[in-house]
Amino acid sequence: PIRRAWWKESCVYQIYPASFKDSNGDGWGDIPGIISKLDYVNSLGVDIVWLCPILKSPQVDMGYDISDYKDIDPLYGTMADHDALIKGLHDRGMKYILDLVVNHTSDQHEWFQESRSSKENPFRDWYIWRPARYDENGTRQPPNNWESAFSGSAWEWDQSTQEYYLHIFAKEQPDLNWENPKVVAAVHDIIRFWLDRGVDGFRMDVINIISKAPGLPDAKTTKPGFLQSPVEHIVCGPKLHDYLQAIGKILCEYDAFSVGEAPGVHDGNEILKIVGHDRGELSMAFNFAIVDIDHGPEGRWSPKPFRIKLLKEIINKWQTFMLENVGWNALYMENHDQSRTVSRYCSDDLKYRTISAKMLAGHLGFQSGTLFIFQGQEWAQVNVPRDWPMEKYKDIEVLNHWTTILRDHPNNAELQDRTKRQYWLVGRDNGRTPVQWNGTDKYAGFTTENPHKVPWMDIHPDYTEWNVDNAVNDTKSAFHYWKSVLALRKEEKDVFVYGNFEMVDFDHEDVIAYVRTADNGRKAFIVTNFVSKVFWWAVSKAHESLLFDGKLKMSDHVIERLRNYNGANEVKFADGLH
Ligand code: TEU
Repeated sequence: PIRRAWWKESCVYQIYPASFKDSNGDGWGDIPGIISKLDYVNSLGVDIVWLCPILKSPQVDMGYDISDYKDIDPLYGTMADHDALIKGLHDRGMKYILDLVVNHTSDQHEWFQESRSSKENPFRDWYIWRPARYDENGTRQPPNNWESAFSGSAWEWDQSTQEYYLHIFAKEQPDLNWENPKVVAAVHDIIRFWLDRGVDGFRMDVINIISKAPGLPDAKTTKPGFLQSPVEHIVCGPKLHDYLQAIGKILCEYDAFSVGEAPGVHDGNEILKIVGHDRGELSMAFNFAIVDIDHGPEGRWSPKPFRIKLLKEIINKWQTFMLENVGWNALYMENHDQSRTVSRYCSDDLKYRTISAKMLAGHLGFQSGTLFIFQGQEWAQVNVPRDWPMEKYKDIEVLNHWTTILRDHPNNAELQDRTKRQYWLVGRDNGRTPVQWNGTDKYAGFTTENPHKVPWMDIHPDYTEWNVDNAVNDTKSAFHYWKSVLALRKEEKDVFVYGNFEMVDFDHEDVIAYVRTADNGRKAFIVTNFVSKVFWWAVSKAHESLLFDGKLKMSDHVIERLRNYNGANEVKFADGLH
């Protein structure tokens, strides 16, 4: 039987602070802005709010480059604002989790400033420094062939001390050396500092890459060119679980929430080592199986068509695996690193937009795990306009990549077009456009009209129709649907939180259907259609009674189209995408 835990029964709402709500007219969202919208967040029925990084940062990677772990970035407000946010959440019965970014710091952090100042500095081995290699022509080469996640080598040459430092992300994000016990102690100190200030837990950025393979060996060649993905040598390294168990002890003292971000892991057993209930590490982890579903052989920018069947296999695998092995899933399809699910997996055509968002809510929202909703997802936000010029994209990942494309393929228009299409389809900017609060103000209510400042990122032009106000006022909106999914999840937690999972009609190409069963036998049958076409779906005899015995208030409520039942054991999906 599954152990009960408050964090299993919770739903998390993720806020991207820069784009949530600006209170002072500087074009950036801020903490007072968030505070002004807490009633809205609460009205959705979520239990926990996670904020992307708001600590002091030069903002090279939108705050994932921290220069002071114990202070709030002035762009977002003050320590007092932050205390008020925690209080505002707690007063409403919600918890608060902070984004802990400790695989790397900003190059402006004083630890790195010290570290780079000389080889003898006591902070030198807080980071990962290596001498150059020299090829047969005597040309200086980086210590290995690792490619940075943001293009180019993962090594940056430091002229003054004549060594390279490692940066898995931007060169302004040097990786910390976790082999150094002082680094570990400093991280523990940060964790305690925030827990003591009232934070209820953490989302831990790329936490599964903090232990690198000994010797930092060359990565195997999987694509043309010198630079290769280091993933095999950085993911779930030999000391990862020692580090996480030490962190887990602290979290346990405070009964804190934890979710670790774990890219690049496909083996369930590796994730289980992080989240298994007897491991003493983290509560749950973001695995990347779904969000990498349409990434081709060379990663995010190489296209691969989305297949519903593959989504089904992934869901079936992780749902049953975690339940059988007493681990726990983090359920998510959107976040600040992903595009919008309506555009990516369904259809953002006006005719289908709302129903796609609702279908996805029902599809994800009743699975086993802790549910994460990303700002905008609840009112069917879609990707940026298809015709957005490159100048409107802001994300370092896209911009660095585009620079290499223009450099290496200046005349290949076909490749450039294909790449731009990928930026639109899966690029991170899609999740980062400002929240559209209303359809009347010039900047959609995101920021005040300030002649000197425009929003840091363009507002999606469809805000006049698609905005929070409209979603809240229309009881048939995705917002209200999400709200009922969340409420039902709470009301029926034996079924939806703790129940068993069984996939139905595994071979069907378009329908994803599953049954959740509580210990006491109470069941729910969730049926979702991912395509926009008219068809009949035959329900197996074994499941027929689940659909048609009239007991399933959720089905009538949530899957409206089941009313088209014609008396036989078939369901008609009238115009698709339910
Ligand atoms: O993301 C890490 C990650 O694995 C990717 O999803 C990332 O978005 C990128 O596309 C890699 O190619 C985390 C944060 O969520 C992300 O916003 C940060 O940029 C990154 O770590 C570095 O801190």
